[in-house]
Order: sequence, then structure tokens, then C-alpha cells
Amino acid sequence: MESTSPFYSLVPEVKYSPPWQDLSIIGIAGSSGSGKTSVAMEIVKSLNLPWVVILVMDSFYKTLTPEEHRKAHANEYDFDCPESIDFDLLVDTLRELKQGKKAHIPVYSFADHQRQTQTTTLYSPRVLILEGILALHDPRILSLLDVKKLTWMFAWDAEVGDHPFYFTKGLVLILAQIAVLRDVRERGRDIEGIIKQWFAFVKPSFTKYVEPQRPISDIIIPRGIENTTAIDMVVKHIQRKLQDKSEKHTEGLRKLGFLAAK
Ligand code: UZR
Ligand code: MG
Repeated sequence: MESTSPFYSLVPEVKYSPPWQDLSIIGIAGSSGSGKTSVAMEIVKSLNLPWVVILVMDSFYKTLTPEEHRKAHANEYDFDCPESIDFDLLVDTLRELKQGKKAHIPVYSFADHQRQTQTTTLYSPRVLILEGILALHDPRILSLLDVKKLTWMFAWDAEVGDHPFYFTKGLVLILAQIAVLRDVRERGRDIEGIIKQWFAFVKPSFTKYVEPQRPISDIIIPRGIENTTAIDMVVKHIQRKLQDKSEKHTEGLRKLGFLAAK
């Protein structure tokens, strides 16, 4: 493959991958309702760059069998565990995009708890924000990420733990966000079902899978979208990473003789 590239044939000893094969991927993990989507949208706005795309891991929920589908409608299916996500497809998708290729993203219906037959085409962007409860879970994905972040929902923060007062406060806050503002209005759900799922799957999964990702996160954002200082820090961190990459490309072009020496 190398011999067919004009770059390699010019200067065989210099390995240079062009910017369109150098997508930066930022992972945002966190519990359901911790503000991952809002934080991702805020980052896109603040970065103010062309070709920044948000890839929501919800699109990669596995197709359910009829029995699983029945359970989902009875709020008895676990959408918060790693087995519910088609990680193989997600990894393949990220690898394609990382090579500058286009990918077909599944479309998911929350109301129907089911992957739809149609897909959307995504062309490799410059920056991709991958957001999902388990965005930092799979080691294959971790190896593709440039920045790892965790949004933190304060109800389960180490300081407040499971104390009944904070627990209630946290639950009310989370229900205000998830249930009223989102799941009921946008996802066609009922409050009773959401509470049932919350205790059976959402909270246990947070403790088991999300909380242990704390040490591998580059940045932790407590209180999600309200935390403008942390978001500002994240944006600066990403900008620095992009700047480093851009300098690397300039240097690569210089080595190839396309740019004058400094
Ligand atoms: P976010 N979920 C469903 O309830 N049904 C589905 O078909 C798919 C997902 C919920 C699930 C999960 N649980 O925690 C949440 N609840 O959507 C993930 N309650 O979405 O990461 O945007 O919060
Ligand atoms: Mg979301």
C-alpha cells in the first residue's frame, strides 16, 4: 500500500498520514441523565470548528429479540450493561472513520426500543465526540480515543454517596431531567417505568461500570452542563490536542519537502 502513495514514493523513509486520516475522537462517558449529550453540544458550540460531529452510542444498541423486546416494554431489559451495546459494530465504525472513510450509522428508536432498518451516512469529520454511558468501557475504543472524559452526576458522587437525603435530592434532580424533560417528552416513556428501570439497571450499572472509569478519565465534569468552568477546561484541552496534531502535520510536510524549513 505504501508504494502507491505519492508521499511515500517521494521520500520513502518518512511516514506521514494526511489530516483526513487523522480524526480526533473524544469520549464522553457518564451515567444516564448526567448531561453527556448537553456537554457534547456545548463543546461543539465552543470549539467553533468545521466538521465536528457527535456520535451518540444509543445508535449502537443491539437489535432485540422478540423476548427482549417484550422485556424492554415492561422496563425489565437492561439498557445500561455492556451486553446491550453492539461494540463490534461501533469499533468497526470508528476504525472506518479514523481512516477517513464514510460509515453507516444505525438509527435507533427509543419509543419502540428498537434499531430501525434505515441508516445515516457519516463522512469522516475532523473531530468526533463519542458520547454514551459506556464510552470508556471497551479497550478497543479507548485505544482510538484522543481525549477521555467523564461527566459526573452528583447524586452518586463519593462525597454524597447513598445518604438518604442526598439520594432523594439526586433522584429528584435526575428525574426532573431524565423523566420529565427528556424520556417522557422525547422518548415516549412513562414515569413509573423510568423509576423501575432506574433502580433495577441505571444505578447498579453506574456503580459497576461507570464509576470505575474515573481513574482513566482525562477530565471529570461534575454536574455536567452547569459546570461552565470544567467545560471551558475541556475545550482548551481539546484545542491544545488539535494544535499539537496540526503542528505534527506541518512538521511532516516540512520533512517531505512540501514546506520550507523553519
Ligand atoms: P442516555 N433506554 C431505554 O429506556 N430504552 C431504550 O430502548 C434504550 C435506552 C434508556 C436506558 C438508558 N434506561 O439508561 C438510557 N433508562 O436510555 C440511555 N432509564 O440514554 O445515555 O442518553 O441517558
Ligand atoms: Mg444522552
